[in-house]
Amino acid sequence: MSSPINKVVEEIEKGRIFLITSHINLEGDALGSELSLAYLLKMLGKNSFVYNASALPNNYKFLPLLYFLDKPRYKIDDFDTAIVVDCSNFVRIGKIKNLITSKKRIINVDHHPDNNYFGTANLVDPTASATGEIVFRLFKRMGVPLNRDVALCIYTAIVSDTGGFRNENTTARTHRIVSQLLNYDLKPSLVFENIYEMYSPARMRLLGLSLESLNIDRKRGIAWMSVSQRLLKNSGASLDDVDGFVEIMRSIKGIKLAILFQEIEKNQIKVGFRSREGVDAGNLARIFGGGGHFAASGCILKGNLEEIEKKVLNEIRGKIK
Ligand SMILES: [Mn+2]
Repeated sequence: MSSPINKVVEEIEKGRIFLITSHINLEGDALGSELSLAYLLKMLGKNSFVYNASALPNNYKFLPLLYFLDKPRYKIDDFDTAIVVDCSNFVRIGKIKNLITSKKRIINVDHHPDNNYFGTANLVDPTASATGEIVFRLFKRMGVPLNRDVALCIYTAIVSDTGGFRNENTTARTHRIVSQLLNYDLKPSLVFENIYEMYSPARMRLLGLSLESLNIDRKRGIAWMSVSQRLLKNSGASLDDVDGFVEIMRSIKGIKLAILFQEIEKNQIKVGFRSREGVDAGNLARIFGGGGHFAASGCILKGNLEEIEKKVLNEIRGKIK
């Protein structure tokens, strides 16, 4: 039996036209991995295009290789192989799943521990800090040299998923890969500025208003707050502006679990979990039908903001001593 990476290489060699996609709510790991894979395929003489259900977020517009997001000259349905990156399951790709009929082959490249191996070939490594790390391995395995553009995409993927090398998934291997990427004349400060320092004044107003609802359970080390549609309106901010709020709560001394309740629309509440040390945020999200990593996870629940907040906290207080 061939190893997972060999099986993926076989599928890449077999394919002629590839559709590359990732999860809804695109972020750095998804985009960086997609664009680097598109470049890898180009170097192998293959056609590919990157097609996502979600639009490109503003803070990733600095990425190179974005031309792979342009509509291809051939029919969109002409691909024989789909590469799905950074998705634990097939549903996470949103409406793109309608294009990937049973006749298409699927290559699943991911690092989520709850990946359900939906691909024809599956390269899943939960010890990788980012899917970008696995893509880096594919370049080495296939003997395709990196260039500055690809190095920047993979670097962004890793920075994004390690929270700037702060999360527990950051390993010696992560830093070894990064040290190789930095040989391509990258400017780390540019990546950090784009990902973490492009905020609008409206976001700061929203943060101020949201912090008024900050609650702390010192005994259990839990912090939580909520962002309602009303606050979004009052501050002039958008849903994207809420990005990073949950990490701000986790940065409070003594907090092991931060929970953000976000009203994405009426009776639709997105719950984000960020944890540290012995608290498995992924397991907590799975109680409510969500999923994710050890330190970062989430779920979406139906109900009003106060109801959901009560329900989730009651459940979680029972799990954390
Ligand atoms: Mn990822």
